[in-house]
Amino acid sequence: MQKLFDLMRKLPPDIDCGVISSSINIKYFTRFSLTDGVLVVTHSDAYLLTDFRYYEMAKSVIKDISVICFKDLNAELANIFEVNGFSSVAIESSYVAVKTLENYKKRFKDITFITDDRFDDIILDLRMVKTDYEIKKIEHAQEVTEAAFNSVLNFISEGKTELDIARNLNTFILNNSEGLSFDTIVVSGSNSSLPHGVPSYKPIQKGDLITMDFGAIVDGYHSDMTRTVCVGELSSEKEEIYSIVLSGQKLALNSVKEGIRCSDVDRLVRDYFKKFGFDSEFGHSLGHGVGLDIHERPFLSSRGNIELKKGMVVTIEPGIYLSGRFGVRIEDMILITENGYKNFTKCSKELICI
Ligand SMILES: [Mn+2]
Repeated sequence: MQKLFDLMRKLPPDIDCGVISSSINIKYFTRFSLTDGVLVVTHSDAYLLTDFRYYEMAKSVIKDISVICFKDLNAELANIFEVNGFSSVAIESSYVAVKTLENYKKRFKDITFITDDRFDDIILDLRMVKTDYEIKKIEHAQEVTEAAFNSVLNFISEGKTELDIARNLNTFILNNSEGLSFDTIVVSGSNSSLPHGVPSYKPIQKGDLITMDFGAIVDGYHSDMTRTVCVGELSSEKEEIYSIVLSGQKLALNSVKEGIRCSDVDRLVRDYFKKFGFDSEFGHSLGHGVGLDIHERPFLSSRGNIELKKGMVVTIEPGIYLSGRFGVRIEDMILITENGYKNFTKCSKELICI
């Protein structure tokens, strides 16, 4: 619960308490999963409010804070606000529905709800730097993901469809983890120029590049990897693009260290691709943080003004996409360390031809 105490300490003085209602943030601070309840965080205390369905379990696993069983959530909140004399309450600006906020305002007329991003920013910034527990979960999720990749390599062949390949990856991941990090992407041939294309009944043909982007979830923690492989012999043009993307990816990895700004890592790859005339063919950002969300802070983009810090887990995933023709993306997931990084993605990035 260290992170919960960090949050209490960082709560701005003009905010009496914060109400966390997103199940993802509740899980982050308590490691407890629920779909109905809130975590109230004050400067010195925290209360998990949940209903009968979760109460017994929550009470048995959460020891450091009060767990309260509610029949009427708003009545319980009113009680906490009143007993403590609270008048300003922050909510998670990026998670709370407009309707929920309207209901709060109607129900709690004397409370000022703080809807600026300060409370959210504190939470999302805390989530950027992973604990050892989180790192283990992400590493485990990546092991499953990589095993799925090694297994699908034996399955891919000419004539199989993108959907066949996606189902093969999905089955492996579902058999070995809690679920898919996101809808698996498998795009081949001309479809591979679509960075986030959806797998189709398109059969794999000789000379195709196949881009696969996928991940597994372990205890709520995500993994994310992308590999581009080919079937049969590759044209020299495709081989060249592959080697440019790979060199760009390695360039980014070699630059990664504590203190480097996310936008600087992104720019390094963008400038490198530009040398080959591929500036507009890399239309997405270089990477993103991974954790309880598949995409979370920090974002490695041209606007990413956060500096990398030990304990952050981010992806490095440059790509070049030639519209209507083909594309290549290579993605690793890494942990920022004191001296550089540790790559969670172990398998080879040299071009695999099947
Ligand atoms: Mn990714």
